Amino acid sequence: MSEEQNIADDGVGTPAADAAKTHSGFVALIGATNAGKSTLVNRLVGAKVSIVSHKVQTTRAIVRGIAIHKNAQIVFMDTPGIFKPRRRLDRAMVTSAWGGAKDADFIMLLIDSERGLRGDAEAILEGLKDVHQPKILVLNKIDRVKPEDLLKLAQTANEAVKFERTFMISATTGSGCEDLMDHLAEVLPEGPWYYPEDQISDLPMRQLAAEITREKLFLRLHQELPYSSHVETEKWEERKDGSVRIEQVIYVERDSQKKIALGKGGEAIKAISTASRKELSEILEQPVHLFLFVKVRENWGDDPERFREMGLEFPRG
Ligand SMILES: Nc1nc2c(ncn2[C@@H]2O[C@H](COP(=O)(O)OP(=O)(O)OP(=O)(O)O)[C@@H](O)[C@H]2O)c(=O)[nH]1
Ligand SMILES: [Mg+2]
Repeated sequence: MSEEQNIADDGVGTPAADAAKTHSGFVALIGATNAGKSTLVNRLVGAKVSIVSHKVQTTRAIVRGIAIHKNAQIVFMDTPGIFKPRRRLDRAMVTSAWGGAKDADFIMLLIDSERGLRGDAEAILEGLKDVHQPKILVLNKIDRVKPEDLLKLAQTANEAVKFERTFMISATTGSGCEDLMDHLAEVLPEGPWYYPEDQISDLPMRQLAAEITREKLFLRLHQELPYSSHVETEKWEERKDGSVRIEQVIYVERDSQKKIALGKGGEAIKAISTASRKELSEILEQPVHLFLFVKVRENWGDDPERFREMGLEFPRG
């Protein structure tokens, strides 16, 4: 296409913008839960935009992390892991993940190379056959496996689905990530950037703050509690002395869970609060006074308002 046609076609093109030839687009990361999607998005964005834990089902709704590489703005859509849903919240999470895939320009399937196709990865490959955007296979956690096993895994996955490219990376060490970014910057369509240059996420600060606390809860508490809880930021008050006062509520479903969240003599909630406050003051670059409350809200998992708050569609029935 000639320069002249290019300007006429998009209607808004200016010679200056065309000369810069920016690229932009949406890349959805999908994969089984715990594959390392959020770790990778944070690595590629270069900042924490999505929470990470060793537990499954950490991410609950789509988080957009925005990276700039060369002349491209790449909007990564971190999605909840795909697994066999049981509860209503599970169903909403899985629906949101597939919905994210359908909205993207490119799909990146992330597989934990150590787990391979065991568990949900095989069913996801099957589901990908109905998704028509170009797909890239990313084998993650290569720091944990032998090269020959990686090759076998790449081959099996490529036999099941047509991938444009295969990358072998480690989201924690960063190995292979530069090549992946180079590739994405090159293949994303030409066009103006979607977000201001300094924006790295679409998550409002209040919500990221709630997510950070939920991450600490995931890391600290065991049993079913992390899955039955939900965090909301209720108050955010900037103070004259440059600090901020944040009040958050951890909702649980039963009284017995409230006891676990508080811990003996309040030690669990204290540890969660300290860890969250520390990270929040680093992110916000200001002193944080964090107040956490634990409240029982029976059946919050059936309350449409809570789903809306999390950015999820409420599945009826
Ligand atoms: N060794 C190793 N561990 C990794 C790597 N990438 C991620 N992890 C770990 O894998 C675990 C899960 O990472 P997450 O980023 O939360 O995974 P996820 O796919 O977002 O999980 P869900 O949100 O639950 O779907 C964490 O303990 C990470 O530290 C990697 O390249 N190597
Ligand atoms: Mg995640």
